[in-house]
Amino acid sequence: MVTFVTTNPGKVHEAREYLDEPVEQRDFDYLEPQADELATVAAHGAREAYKQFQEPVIVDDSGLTIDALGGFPGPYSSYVEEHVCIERVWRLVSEEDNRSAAFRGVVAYCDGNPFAATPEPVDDGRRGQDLSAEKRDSATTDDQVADGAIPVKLFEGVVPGTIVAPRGDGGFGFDPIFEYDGKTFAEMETEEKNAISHRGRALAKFADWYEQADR
Ligand code: ITT
Repeated sequence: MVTFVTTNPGKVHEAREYLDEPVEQRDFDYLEPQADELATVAAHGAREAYKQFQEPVIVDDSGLTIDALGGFPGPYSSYVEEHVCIERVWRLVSEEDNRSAAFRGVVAYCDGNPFAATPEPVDDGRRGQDLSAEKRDSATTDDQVADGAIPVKLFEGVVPGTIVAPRGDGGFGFDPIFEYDGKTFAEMETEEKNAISHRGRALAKFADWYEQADR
């Protein structure tokens, strides 16, 4: 069983379609650091979630980056979706010649233990192997968690696309304005989206590792 810590049911729906393991959602709204790097936010979230639930967890930090807007909304995607709304984002981009964009996502796994295996893509520089033996043994104490020393494994995915006028009623978030190969993500079945999406790619890497990892 995989525990997916998120407030976003759309992410969980996709993970359930993708992974062979059962996926349980736990709703936990941790304070996200203000950081440009998704990996930094995801690693922090995984540690906070592990600290809260004391069981193996995954979190997903993701966002849309629009080239003509200098990568905006990026780390602010969730806020912009909620407060600006996607039609206005489309209107802004419709005036631009370059409408290219990308969804990026990082899935972060944390079970409080260092990892024996180190497949790519790996982590944030604070992995178990970097800890002293003493720290490794006590890596599940609150101090170590607060210290940021708990190892986290990161799996990244990116998908390029184009911003278009909203189409389709599937998916969630920015899916109706994100087109890939002639279809918006909101016009795709979940399975179809998972086969190409940032989350699908990150989950594929996670699933490969999770199946064989010496956890
Ligand atoms: P949690 O942090 O609780 O997991 P969240 O929705 O706030 O939920 P993020 O902080 O990672 O998650 O923000 C990601 C936002 O990026 C999300 O709310 C959407 O607006 C957008 N987004 C990410 N992946 C997407 C996808 O596959 N389709 C459409 N929009 C997506």
